[in-house]
Amino acid sequence: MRKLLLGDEAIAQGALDAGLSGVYAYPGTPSTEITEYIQNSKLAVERNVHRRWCTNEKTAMEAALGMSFMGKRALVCMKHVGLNVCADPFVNSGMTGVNGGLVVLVADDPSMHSSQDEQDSRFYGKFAMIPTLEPSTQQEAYDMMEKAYELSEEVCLPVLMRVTTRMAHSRAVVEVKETPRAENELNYDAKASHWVLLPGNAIKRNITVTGQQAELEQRAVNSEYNKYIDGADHSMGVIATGIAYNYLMECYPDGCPYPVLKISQYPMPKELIRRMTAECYAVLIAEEGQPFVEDLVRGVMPGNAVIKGRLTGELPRTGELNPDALKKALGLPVSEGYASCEDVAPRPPALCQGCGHRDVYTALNEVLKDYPNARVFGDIGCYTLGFMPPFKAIHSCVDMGASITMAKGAAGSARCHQRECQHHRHHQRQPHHRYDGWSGLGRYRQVRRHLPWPGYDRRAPQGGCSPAQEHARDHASDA
Ligand SMILES: Cc1ncc(C[n+]2csc(CCOP(=O)(O)OP(=O)(O)O)c2C)c(N)n1
Ligand code: SF4
Repeated sequence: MRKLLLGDEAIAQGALDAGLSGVYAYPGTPSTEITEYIQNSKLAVERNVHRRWCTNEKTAMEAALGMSFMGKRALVCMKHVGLNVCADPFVNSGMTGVNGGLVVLVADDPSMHSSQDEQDSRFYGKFAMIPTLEPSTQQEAYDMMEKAYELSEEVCLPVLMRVTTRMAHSRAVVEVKETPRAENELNYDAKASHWVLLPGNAIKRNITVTGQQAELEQRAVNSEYNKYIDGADHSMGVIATGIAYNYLMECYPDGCPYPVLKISQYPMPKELIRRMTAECYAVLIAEEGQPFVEDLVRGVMPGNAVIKGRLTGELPRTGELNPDALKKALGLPVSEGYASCEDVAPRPPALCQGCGHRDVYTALNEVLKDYPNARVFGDIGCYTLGFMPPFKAIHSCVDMGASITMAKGAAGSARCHQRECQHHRHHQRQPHHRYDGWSGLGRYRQVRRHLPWPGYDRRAPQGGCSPAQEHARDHASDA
C-alpha cells in the first residue's frame, strides 16, 4: 500500500506497523506530528496503543522505558533540546538496557527554525553508547522503525533515531505494509538485576555495554542503511549522512561520478571510512548538523587524504544543508532561485489578537514604567514573542521553564548583596577590602545597577539602612 506521508508520519506509521504498544512524548517542532499521527490512527485506537503527551521529556522517556521493561515496544518522541531535559534517564537507559524494543526519536532543528540552538543529537547516541539511526528518505524512515525495534531487542539497548527538520516536515510517497506486526506479549524479565543501577550492578553492566561497542560498529559496517557505492572518479569521495545523501542524489540524477559512502547507522562504520580515505584523493563530508563525522574522520585518518566539509568552508559551518549547498561544494552549477516578491509584506510571528499574554505584557509594561532598569525573565512559548514590538517586555529566554528560576536567582543574588553590603559596611573600613570587584560593595553596586525590579526599593534590610539609603551612599562614595 502507498501513502503520501510526512517524514514524521512515516516514522509513526512505521512504529505502529512494527507492533508499537505505547508512544510517550513532549511536543516540540519538528517532532510533534509523530505523536499526533499515532493519536489519530485507527490502528492505535483499535489496539488501544498508549499515546500520551507527558509532563516533559524526562517523564516521557521514563514511561517508555518502563513499558519496554515489561517487554512491549515503546516510542518516545521529542525535539533536540528535549533530549537535554531527559538526559538522565536517556543515558541511564543505555546502562540498564531494554527488554521490549525502545526507540528514542529526536528531531533536530538545524537553522533553528523553531528552536534556541542547533545541537546535534548524534553526540548523545555516542555519549550513551547506543546505536543511532539517521534516515535519508521518508521511505527509509518508515522501514527503519521496524529495523530499529529489531536491533533494540537484539542488542538489548535503546536505539536513538535522529531526524532533522526537512526529513520530518516534507512529504513523500511511502510504501507501507498491508499487515502490521502484532504487539509483543507482556514479558517481564524477573532476573534483570541490571535494571537496578546500584554500583555493583552498574559496574558489571558498564563493562558489558562498553564491550558491545565493537559489535555495534560491525553491525553499522554491515548495515543495509550504510553503503559504499564505488564511482569512476577517485579524485574525490563523498561521505553523506542522513538526508544529505538524499541531497547528493538530487545533485547527480544520473549517478554520482565519485565513490559515495552513505551513513545512516552509527557507531561510525570506520572500516568503510578507511576504505574511502584509502581509495580517494580527497573526501567531502556532507552532514546535517554539526561536523560529527567530519571531526571523527579527521581523528581516525591514517593517510594524507584531503578532508573537506563544514570545518574547511566548502559547506556552511552552521544551518541546514540543501542541494544547492552541496552543488557549490562539488563545483556544480547552482540553479537560480526566484527573488522574493516585494509586494508581500514581511510577517514576523506575532501573538494572536485575542491572546491573554497581550494583557499580561500590557499590564507589565505599565508597572515597569516606574522601573526603567527592570529586567524581566521570560520563557519559551508564544510568550517569547513578548520580546518583539509592540511589547518589548522580556529580557531573557533560555530554556523551557527558566523564567521563574532565573528571576529567583537574580533576586537572590541582589538580596545576598544586601547582606554582603551590610557585612561590607564593617569591612570597608579595612583598606584591603575596599572595592573588591564582585564581592562586597563593588559587586553590590553592580547588581544594583543592573537588576533593580519593582518592589526592590521598598524592602529595607533588617537592622540596616534601606536600599535607597544604601544607593545614595554608594553614589556619594562614587563621587
Ligand atoms: C525542552 C523543550 N521541550 C519542548 C519545547 C517546545 N516548546 C516550545 S514552546 C512550547 C509550549 C509552551 O507552552 P506554554 O508554556 O503554555 O507557553 P505559550 O506558548 O502558551 O505562551 C513547547 C512545548 C522546547 N522549546 N523545549
Ligand atoms: S498562547 Fe499562542 S496560540 Fe494561544 S492565543 Fe496566545 S499567541 Fe495564540
